[in-house]
Amino acid sequence: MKTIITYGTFDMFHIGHLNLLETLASMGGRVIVGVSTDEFNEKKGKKVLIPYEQRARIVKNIKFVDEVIPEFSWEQKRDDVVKYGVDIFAIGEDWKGEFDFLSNLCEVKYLPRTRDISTTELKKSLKNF
Ligand code: C2G
Repeated sequence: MKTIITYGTFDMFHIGHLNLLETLASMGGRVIVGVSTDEFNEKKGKKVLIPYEQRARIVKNIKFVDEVIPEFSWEQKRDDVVKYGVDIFAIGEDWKGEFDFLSNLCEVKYLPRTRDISTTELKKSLKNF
């Protein structure tokens, strides 16, 4: 059984997130998701609306997901890939090239993003709602 891992904030969970997780599950293996902690999002310079506990619980309850771990640093990916015996690291193509350093440990895939949806856009449209 293959092990696939990805990481993300998954704030205001939307169809773009679901499509990505479904694609990972379609690769036919165990799907592990590293959900960014609130503290790590501060390091990423990313403001989040929904706190980590809620974001992690939502992702954990998505049928395509087998396990959720906290993402607390940029550096943890190499250790995670070894610790969980990861075969594939996959993430949206907005990160293309950023994680190629993992390619000596596992396959690295950059996946197409879902068009016309993002947490940033959702926040904007909520302002005018
Ligand atoms: N995504 C997507 N299509 C969208 C929006 C997001 O495929 N319309 C994907 C992103 O490419 C990412 C995942 O959904 O693979 C989670 O997106 P974010 O929560 O925005 O993740 P991000 O903040 O980019 O964190 O170490 C990696 C980072 O933690 C990634």
